[in-house]
Amino acid sequence: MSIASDVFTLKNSNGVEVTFIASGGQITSIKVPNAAGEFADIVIGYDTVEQALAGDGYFGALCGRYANRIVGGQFSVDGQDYQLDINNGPNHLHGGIDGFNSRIWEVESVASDNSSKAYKLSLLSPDGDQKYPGELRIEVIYRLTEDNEFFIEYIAETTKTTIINLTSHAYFNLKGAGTGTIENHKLQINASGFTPISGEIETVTGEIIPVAGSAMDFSSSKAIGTTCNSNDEQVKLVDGIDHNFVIDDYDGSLRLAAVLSDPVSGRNLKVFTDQPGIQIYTGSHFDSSETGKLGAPIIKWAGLAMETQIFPDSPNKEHFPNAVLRPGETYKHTCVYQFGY
Ligand code: G6D
Repeated sequence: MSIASDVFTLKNSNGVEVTFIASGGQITSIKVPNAAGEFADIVIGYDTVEQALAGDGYFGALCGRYANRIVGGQFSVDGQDYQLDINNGPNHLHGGIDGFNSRIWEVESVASDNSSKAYKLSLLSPDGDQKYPGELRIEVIYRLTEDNEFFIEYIAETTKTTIINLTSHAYFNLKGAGTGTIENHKLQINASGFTPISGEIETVTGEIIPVAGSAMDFSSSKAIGTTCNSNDEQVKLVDGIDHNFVIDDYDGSLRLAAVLSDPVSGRNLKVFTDQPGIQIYTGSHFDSSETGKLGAPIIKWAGLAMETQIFPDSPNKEHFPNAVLRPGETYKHTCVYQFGY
């Protein structure tokens, strides 16, 4: 039986190291080199496990049952209406007040080939848990390869028709956690469209609009600060970026979604996924009130979350990708973070 504070480490022969805890499967550090062989911890968070257990709760965590927002916490499946917890303005966010991000996941080492080291994280979410229907069995594999790829592979099955959208919530700062903001980081996203938000409902309106010509245009690599510091209406609503991008040519296969790079350290990060969307979040709610790694305050825009997912509020938007999972089906989701320089 795992306990919340159990710590697990994946390390490859290049010295790349991913550390996580059983609580929320929270990734507490990722250490990667640059071209000069200098290592940095590139996920923001805390210096100790005790702080991680008492802290924010979403840093590096597995989120569910439905990551991101559901308007009013309401949805229907098979003619049955459900009311979920409201824990974020008028909406349901990341599974509500008792999200998977703070559950104790059962962790075991799993057999892997020579070029890959892996752990399996399991969670049994009973029927009615978080007010969602169906008993949900979830397994997540964390796997680190010799090519400096960190795989997150999710599968889940249900006993009743339900909805599901799992994600991982690490915030990256390629210069190193605690060294400032990600304004100078460059971002490129393979997305020609995004789902705009409304200030009134505090999440997506249901539209999908082109990024071309807007502050959300990351089709070519661009400094994140250019967008965060702009007067764009969508940016002003959330004091940065907190938007779902519609990944081009979605067909359920694994493909490159985004590339983040830091000109100062020379490190880069490629995100691959088989999901239709990626939530890009600049950590705009951090207000320096918490002390993070290196004893530094966790400041606004300290890190960038790149959460592969189905779209926000998909259960209420028929034209968005389907988030329904039925008995006998298997939810599958792969996200790969590849570290380079
Ligand atoms: C998600 O998009 C959301 C943010 O708005 C939220 O603050 C964060 O999770 C905790 O990325």
